[in-house]
Parts: sequence; structure tokens; C-alpha cells
Amino acid sequence: MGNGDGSGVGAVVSAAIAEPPREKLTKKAITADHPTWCPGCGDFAVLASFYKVLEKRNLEHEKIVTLAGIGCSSRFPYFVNGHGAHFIHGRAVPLASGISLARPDLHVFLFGGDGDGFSIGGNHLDHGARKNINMTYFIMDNFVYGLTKKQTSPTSPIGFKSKTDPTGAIDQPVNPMKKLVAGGATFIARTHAANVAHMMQLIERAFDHQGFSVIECLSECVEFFPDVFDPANPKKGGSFEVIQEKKWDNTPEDELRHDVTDEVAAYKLATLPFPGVFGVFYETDRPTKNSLEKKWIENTREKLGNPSDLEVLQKTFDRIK
Ligand SMILES: Cc1ncc(C[n+]2csc(CCOP(=O)(O)OP(=O)(O)O)c2C)c(N)n1
Ligand code: SF4
Ligand SMILES: [Mg+2]
Repeated sequence: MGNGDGSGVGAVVSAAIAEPPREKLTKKAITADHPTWCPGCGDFAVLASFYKVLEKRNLEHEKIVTLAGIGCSSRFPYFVNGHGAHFIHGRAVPLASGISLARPDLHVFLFGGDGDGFSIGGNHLDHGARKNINMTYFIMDNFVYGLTKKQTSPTSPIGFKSKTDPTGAIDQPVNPMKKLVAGGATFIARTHAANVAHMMQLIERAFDHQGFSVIECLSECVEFFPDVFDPANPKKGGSFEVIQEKKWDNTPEDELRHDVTDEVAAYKLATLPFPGVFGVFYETDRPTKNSLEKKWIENTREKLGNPSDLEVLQKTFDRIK
């Protein structure tokens, strides 16, 4: 900051005060409250993977924002020592959108459940996706409403007996991968909470992606839908089938591999019967709303003769007087 007389003394003083070296971000520094999930809940592994990624990437601590809606999974921000909030049920995407657009320098991570993301928040998910707002959204899908103690969720399979469907669910469940492809998300992936290495890989890829990146993670609710994801857990007799992505190496094997930029191929993968396949279904490079809006603001400002924020605000007030 200058001292006001134009001598630049202030600048010299501030230059002399060297920034202290940054301490490496540790798990200890990002760990907050003790998680209050039921022992054995899949969400613990998601939290552990997230801590590991933050530590590995050594992000600037003050640039991490963890957001959520309402649900067991949406307790997530309580357990991360950083900026965070959990918001109204289903309204996590709009909250995250505002923060992402206003503060493009922050890393916006969003966590939540299948109810929060695909039911009450399903509409917001579509709009966040089509607008390609920059954030990483991790949906912990347990096929049930956990927090409210076992109601049918939009991903519950037909026949699932719950408090809202005592004789078994009769409605066709949402297919998250199909919904996200159709919605226009630019990074779409699927993983399983029993596979920490796979989860970490996907969180890192989603984080590196510019745009609306979503990971659906099968995360078991041991209380209200136990063992449902065993068919994809090798430790419990299932098999975890990973998507083989194209290497573009001109080999005959490559013909059979998945092209992540092909949305029809992604849609086809999404039609595989439960438990399906895991990995990146779709990834494309499309301008984010963040970049488009920034350009629009800069152009408008230039047209108006580069006024300050205060002048723009004053002009707006004058107009509505
Ligand atoms: C507007 C509104 N409707 C309903 C509720 C009640 N409610 C809280 S969490 C929840 C569903 C949670 O399910 P999910 O998002 O799958 O998270 P989980 O608990 O399974 O992790 C519901 C219906 C609420 N809090 N607010
Ligand atoms: S009720 Fe289910 S989702 Fe909620 S904490 Fe317990 S095991 Fe996890
Ligand atoms: Mg749920």
C-alpha cells in the first residue's frame, strides 16, 4: 500500500517484509471435527481420500472451500478445516455456483447425497451442468435417504423396501451417468468408496478439469441399505470393472477401448446392468460460465470507459432512483 505522498516509501517497506515460507498442507491442518457418521459408513473413506488429495496437491489452505446440501453425506464440510458451509437441502449447486463465479481463485468442492443431488436438487444439477460452472461435485450415492432414516431415494432400485415404500419401490430409478451426460456436465465419472486409490485418482482428475465435474461414488449406508454395493467390491466377492480408456496408440486393442469424448459411448456404458463399470465416462473441453462471464464483464466495462466498481454501482443506483 502507498503512503499517499507518491514517494513510494510504502512499496519499499512492504517489499522488505518477506512473506514467511508456506508450511506444507498436512492432513492434521485440514482435519476438523470428529466425523459423526455411523461406524462402517462408506462416507468415511470418501473423507479420507479427500484429505489425501488435498495433502498431495498441497493446496493453499485458504483457497479450499467445501460445500454441501443436507444429508448424512452433506455433513462433509464440518469435517474439513477450511472455508465451508452446508446449505438448504438440494440447493448446494446454486450456492457453489455463486461462490465459484464470484471467486474464481478458490477451489470449490461440493459434496452431497443422491437425494440432495438427484431428487430435490436434480433441477439445479442440470443447470450447473449445462452452464459448465467450475466446481468439483462428489455425489455419495447410497441408494437411500440416510439422514432421515430410510426413505426411497431417486437411485433406490425397484423393489427396495423403505418407510415410503413398505411393499417395495415401484418407480424407475434415476441413472446418474445418463442424467449427467444429458445435462451437459463436462467431466463425468463413477467410483466406489471401497476403492480409495480409484477415488483419489478421480478426485484429482476432476480437480484438474476446468468446468462442471461430477463424480458419483457408491458409498454404502451400513445402517439402512447394507451390502448393496458388494457386487462391485472384490473384498466381498464382487468385481470392480474399470473403464479402459483409449490410448490412441493405433493398436487393435484400442478399437475396443472407451473414447471419453464420445457422449453416445458414455451413454451406452451407462446402460450396463448394475453394478456397471467405474472410471471416467465422459470428458470434454467447453468454455466455462466463469470464463464467458469474465469476458462479458471485461467487454462491458471497456464499452463504458472502464469505470470502477463503485462508479458502476452508483450508476445502477442512479438508474433505479
Ligand atoms: C426442503 C427439505 N426437504 C426435506 C428435508 C428432509 N431431508 C433432509 S436430508 C434428506 C435426504 C437425504 O438423503 P441423501 O441426500 O441421499 O443423503 P444421505 O443422508 O443419504 O447421505 C431429506 C429428505 C429437508 N431437510 N429439507
Ligand atoms: S445413516 Fe447411513 S449414510 Fe447416514 S451415517 Fe449412518 S451409515 Fe452413513
Ligand atoms: Mg442417500
